[in-house]
Amino acid sequence: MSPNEDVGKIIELNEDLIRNNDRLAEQNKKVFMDHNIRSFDIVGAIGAGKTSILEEIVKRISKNKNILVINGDVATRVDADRIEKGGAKAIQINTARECALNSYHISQVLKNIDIENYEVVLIENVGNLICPSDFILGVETRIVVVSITEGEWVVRKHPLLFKMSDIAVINKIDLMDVIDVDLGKMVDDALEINPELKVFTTSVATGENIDELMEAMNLDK
Ligand SMILES: Nc1nc2c(ncn2[C@@H]2O[C@H](COP(=O)(O)OP(=O)(O)OP(=O)(O)O)[C@@H](O)[C@H]2O)c(=O)[nH]1
Ligand SMILES: [Mg+2]
Repeated sequence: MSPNEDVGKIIELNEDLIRNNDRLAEQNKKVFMDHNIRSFDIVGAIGAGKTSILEEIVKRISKNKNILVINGDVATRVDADRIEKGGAKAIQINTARECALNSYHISQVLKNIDIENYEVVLIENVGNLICPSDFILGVETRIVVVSITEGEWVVRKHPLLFKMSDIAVINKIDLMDVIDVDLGKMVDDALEINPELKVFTTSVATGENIDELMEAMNLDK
């Protein structure tokens, strides 16, 4: 087999993986819709603040809404434990060598849990700005989270994920005094990649713009 044929096979295999993922994502979407469940995929950089933002959301609405959080990580139950401390049900998925959740992971959770008990499903994807791009999960809204500590260029270096998201969060703005970034430029980069994006600059440390983010998610009431 020539190297060109090899490349052809690899591309075909990837296309099959994405097609299969899309098919299961459609099924997940139907489960969410049939049960009237609000669903979110929170993707983004390692350590950007995904779990911290989820903790804030849980803190604000868990008294009024039944929330299920699905945490994706390569290893450990650290994030699920953090969420459960805040009073929401959390399921940890460890992906081992895989660098993103896929729709099969979510379909297995939906199959094995009494999903009709929940009104909101928040999925925290594995911290990664590349792998999750093509692997949609069947949710209503995708939120990409980065923070200023990844540097001013983090947005424009990862256009695909910003193109394929509905909301973008640039977190840790409380550190503006110690990190030399042009926040306005980061926001402009996100909007240049995807003019439809709703962009929020947030701080979990001070609470800045977390309510506004939740309003955009329509989770404020
Ligand atoms: N200063 C500051 N620190 C923050 C903020 N948000 C999160 N952190 C801190 O950043 C670290 C990582 O936050 P996490 O919420 O665990 O980030 P994550 O994106 O869930 O990380 P992974 O799941 O490992 O990819 C923690 O020490 C948080 O306390 C913020 O707005 N400001
Ligand atoms: Mg996390």
